[in-house]
Amino acid sequence: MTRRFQPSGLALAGAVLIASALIGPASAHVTVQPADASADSYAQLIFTVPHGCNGSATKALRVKLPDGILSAKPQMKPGWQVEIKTRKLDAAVAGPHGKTVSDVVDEVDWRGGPLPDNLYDTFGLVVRLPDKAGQVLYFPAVQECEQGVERWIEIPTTGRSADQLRAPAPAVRLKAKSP
Ligand SMILES: [Cu+2]
Repeated sequence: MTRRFQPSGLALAGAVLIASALIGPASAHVTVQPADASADSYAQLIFTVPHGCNGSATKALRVKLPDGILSAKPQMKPGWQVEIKTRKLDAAVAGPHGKTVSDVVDEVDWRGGPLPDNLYDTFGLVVRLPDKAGQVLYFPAVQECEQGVERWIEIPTTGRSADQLRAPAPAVRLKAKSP
């Protein structure tokens, strides 16, 4: 006599938990970590591309930098070309290490891969964060795929949260620098 496997409630709950943990991150959007970082300090920001555009492989990630970032260095990634686009500041400012900064990184583009939809990848950016504790910095990101484009560029208006947006821009909240 073959006994049919009757999953108990607990086993079922366990399976759902595992499934949601597996599905959760994969269906997340293009995000950046850490979500909080110290103002007026260096940080390594990690942009995660957890899926393609409706199943199509990713061939480029373009990240726009917010105002106030006086130094930025993207990660070298085998199989990807990196383009750094700069812009001139209206007026030169005092930057890190006593240097005067008149040009800043405006956008970083990684092109290559392609990154299949069933895999994820990360793209690093080391930046000098501005001395603006309490502010949220938004890094609008455009994900180009073999078919289609996803623009993670939406910024929540006051009183709304990023969770309510279809394609929120990756964001980093600046916290007070610990003494
Ligand atoms: Cu998503």
